[in-house]
Amino acid sequence: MVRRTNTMSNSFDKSETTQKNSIWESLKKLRTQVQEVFAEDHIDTNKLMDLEEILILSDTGPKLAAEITKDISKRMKNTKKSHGGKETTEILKEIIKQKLNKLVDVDNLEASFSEAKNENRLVPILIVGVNGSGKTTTIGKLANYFQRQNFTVALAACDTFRAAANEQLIAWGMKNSIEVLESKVVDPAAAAFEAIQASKKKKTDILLIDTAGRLPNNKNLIEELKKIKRVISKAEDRSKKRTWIVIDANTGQNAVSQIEQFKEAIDITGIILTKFDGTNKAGFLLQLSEQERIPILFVGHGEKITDIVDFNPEIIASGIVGTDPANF
Ligand SMILES: Nc1nc2c(ncn2[C@@H]2O[C@H](COP(=O)(O)OP(=O)(O)OP(=O)(O)O)[C@@H](O)[C@H]2O)c(=O)[nH]1
Ligand SMILES: [Mg+2]
Repeated sequence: MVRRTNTMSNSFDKSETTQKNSIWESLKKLRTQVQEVFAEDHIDTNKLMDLEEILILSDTGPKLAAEITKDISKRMKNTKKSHGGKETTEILKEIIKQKLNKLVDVDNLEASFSEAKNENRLVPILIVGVNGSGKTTTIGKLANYFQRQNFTVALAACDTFRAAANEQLIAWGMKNSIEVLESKVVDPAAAAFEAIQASKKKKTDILLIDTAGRLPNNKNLIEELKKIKRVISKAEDRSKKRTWIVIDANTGQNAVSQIEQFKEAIDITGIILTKFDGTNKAGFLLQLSEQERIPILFVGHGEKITDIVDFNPEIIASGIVGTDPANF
């Protein structure tokens, strides 16, 4: 069944200043601690140990936190500049940026989606993750985001497990004035198939497929996800396979193994962070950069439709150390 919704979509301010402000606000707690350490005129070993502790508490992991402070120390020795708070802040920012840059998507999503649009290919995007990570909310935000880039978007309700899951998605459909494709069948793979057929018929550009939350060690539910993926690949075999995992930023270090487990099972192609607004575990991003080569595509930072931004290492690094981001 197709429900058409027709509420006007919200306005969307994706200006870089807005991005900076929202991410900066999210990192305030960590930044205040880092700035306290670097407030001194001379940064010595004790101060670096304080920093190491802050990094550990923000879920950077003890090994990496030690490596980072060691690296700062080394870089300080290599520079002829004085070792004041300002200089050390810049060194830390550079280290964070270098690490986070490894998580930037090499693909230009907008260009890739435009190419698909020109070739009349549907872009199906499978959204997965553990229970309550923010999948459905993120789909609502992404629909708005992509519509702002002039793509047509539809939503596929393939969480046939949780009661009221469809209603939640329909509410997001209404906010975006777009179709939510529901199915009478209980099998989520069959529901995804129907949604793809309907979207192709209507020449929709992007189909965001919502799935039920699941733990990566639940064999049956992971098998179900594999089946959904297989069906999507068959139903639209001309498109690149896109499976994006939604990760609650409060998960901290555990997110790294969560992503790893999902990746092993179903080949994740992108990461979306959510609830960045409430996290004090942003250090896990540094760990992620050491272990993963899956790009972070977006960062969700609130419950509103516009609370999503592109992943931007410069802004996050500046937000952690408290310097003005370059080019703003
Ligand atoms: N503060 C904040 N809350 C968020 C964010 N994203 C989602 N939420 C909230 O997190 C809760 C769960 O979000 P859902 O979108 O229902 O999560 P889900 O992954 O679809 O959940 P299941 O389908 O039950 O697995 C809701 O209360 C959302 O409003 C975010 O970026 N920031
Ligand atoms: Mg959901």
